[in-house]
Amino acid sequence: MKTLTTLLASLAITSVYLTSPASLSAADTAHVNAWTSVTQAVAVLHPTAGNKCHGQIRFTQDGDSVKVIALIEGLTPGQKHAIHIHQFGDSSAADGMSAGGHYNPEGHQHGLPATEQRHAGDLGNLQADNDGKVKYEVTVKNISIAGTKNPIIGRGVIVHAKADDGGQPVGNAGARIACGVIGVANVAK
Ligand SMILES: [Cu+2]
Ligand SMILES: [Zn+2]
Repeated sequence: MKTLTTLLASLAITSVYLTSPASLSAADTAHVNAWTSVTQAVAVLHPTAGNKCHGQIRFTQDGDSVKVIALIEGLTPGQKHAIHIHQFGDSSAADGMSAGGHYNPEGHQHGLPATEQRHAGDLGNLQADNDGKVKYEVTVKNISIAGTKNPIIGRGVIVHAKADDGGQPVGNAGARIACGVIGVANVAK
């Protein structure tokens, strides 16, 4: 009888181990739902040391696309400036280098938005007007706000001193003139 009890106990333990990875607890499900329900994000850009570029970028999930709207000023008048999502939401370094390299979970080569196979963070170029300001809109399909497709929440955004020419490895865009962190937007505001 004792042997049978031991056997049943071990079977019960085995079944727990076999079934638990396939099903989420209620708490896990709530956690997943809390994240995937985030459909709007914002990054406020602050100038790096010695620069004056600043602004904000709003990201809105729309089906399997993300609409990006950037309002930025303090750029070089009439010039193009690269804008990328970088790997880390870490703006601690005065020169913006703490944001790491381009956000690239899929291991692609660098490219401009017209190139389908590119880093997830490759958002192309801002074209500054004669006052050094720009409103830039682009819709991309290679990221999500907080879904399973290259989620951007918590990552960084960098604006560069020069244009992104699409070249390898990172577009020859030069120094980092503004840096921000992508956070959950206050939609009610
Ligand atoms: Cu960059
Ligand atoms: Zn890139």
